[in-house]
Amino acid sequence: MSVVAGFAIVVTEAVFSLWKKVHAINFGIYGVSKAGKTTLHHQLRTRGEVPNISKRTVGLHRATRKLVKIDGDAHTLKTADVGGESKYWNEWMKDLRKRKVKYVIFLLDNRHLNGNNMEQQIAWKFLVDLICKDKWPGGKKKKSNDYPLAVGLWANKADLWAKGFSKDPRKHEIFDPFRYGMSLLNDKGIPTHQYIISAKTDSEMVYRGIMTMINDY
Ligand SMILES: Nc1nc2c(ncn2[C@@H]2O[C@H](COP(=O)(O)OP(=O)(O)OP(=O)(O)O)[C@@H](O)[C@H]2O)c(=O)[nH]1
Ligand SMILES: [Mg+2]
Repeated sequence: MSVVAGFAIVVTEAVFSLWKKVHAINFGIYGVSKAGKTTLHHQLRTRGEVPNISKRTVGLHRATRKLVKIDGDAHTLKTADVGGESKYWNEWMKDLRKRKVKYVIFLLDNRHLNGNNMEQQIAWKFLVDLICKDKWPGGKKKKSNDYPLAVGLWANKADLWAKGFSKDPRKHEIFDPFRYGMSLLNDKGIPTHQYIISAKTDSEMVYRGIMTMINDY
């Protein structure tokens, strides 16, 4: 390789890595109240042990940039914290639509595993319907860039329920009630990414999950 060609490659790589840091990718993080969305936002901002969040998020917050770096790879994301109570689900729609979110993360926890709490399944159905429909509420037809590139189903609070689980996370029973919705998204051409995290205690898992979504989907 000539010196000129080598120099051109180095410059191109430097420009590309700068572009990845400057250009922000829109992520939408949704999920029911107390699933850990605000905790996940803290983790994306601060990287490390995050405080216990005791306040519920009200409405939709302004989207802010977060730099995610792992294994020499760096990307900038934009996310907006939003409340998880059902009165705020319409705000999820506004966020998804306005920012043309490219990657959705539906954050869940283990509350449904004892069998008598359905709120996460209801929220998941709401979100899957919203994403799969050809029209936005109000009737405007969606364009191709109104659909996300991928939807992550991230099971949070692994420190509480996933101890000792070392198999493929996709096979964990925590995802079972959500599989029908995943197949609807897949039929629509939208891949799904099942992943297990602890937003409060494990920053590396969080960062790795974000990179996987960006690089593999
Ligand atoms: N053990 C454990 N607790 C967590 C984890 N992530 C979040 N929590 C706790 O779960 C509770 C709810 O977390 P939030 O981040 O406030 O949940 P949210 O989804 O933002 O809730 P809303 O704002 O009401 O929508 C807090 O007490 C967190 O400390 C985790 O990975 N492990
Ligand atoms: Mg919150």
